[in-house]
Amino acid sequence: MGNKQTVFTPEQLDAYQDATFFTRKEILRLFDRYRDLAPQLVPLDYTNKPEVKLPYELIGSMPELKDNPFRQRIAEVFSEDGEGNMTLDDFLDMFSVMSEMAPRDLKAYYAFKIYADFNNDDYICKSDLEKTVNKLTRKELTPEEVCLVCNKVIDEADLDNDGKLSLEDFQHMIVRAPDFLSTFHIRI
Ligand SMILES: [Ca+2]
Ligand SMILES: [Ca+2]
Repeated sequence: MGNKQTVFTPEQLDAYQDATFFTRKEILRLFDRYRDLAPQLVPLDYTNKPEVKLPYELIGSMPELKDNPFRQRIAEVFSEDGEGNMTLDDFLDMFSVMSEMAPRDLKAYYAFKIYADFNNDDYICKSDLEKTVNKLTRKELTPEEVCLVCNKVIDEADLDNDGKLSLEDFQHMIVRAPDFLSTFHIRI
């Protein structure tokens, strides 16, 4: 990369490598993607850890996300401010968890948060699930049908019978749907 300025210190790159499942090359490539979203906002030199956050509108318009009905929720969950505005760290985190290298349990944890636990109370209750079903079916079901689907899912997955799904219930549920987490991949 002789013609490029150094944008990170070696220590920063080490830290990013430790915090993600990426190689240095992939980290630099993702930095380029991040910067390309708003070159006027993102400096080339990151050695002083600039306080930059890209607005959700830019993140959500990326080709990897723009057709995903959960894109806003994904950005919210991975953003430190909870509103989908992303620092470079948030951005790398998001792509790391969505990458093929991330372990299944980690993906399951984030899938639980993103796809279902909308009120962030660590459980999937019926109203969380109604939101999930509405998003997945793009509101093509009647409220009665949505209600039926939700009752059925909770009925089948609620192993400890407390009327809501914990992360553990959720993990058991997706074990029976091996393709489920494969939808939770983004290629970089
Ligand atoms: Ca919840
Ligand atoms: Ca339960």
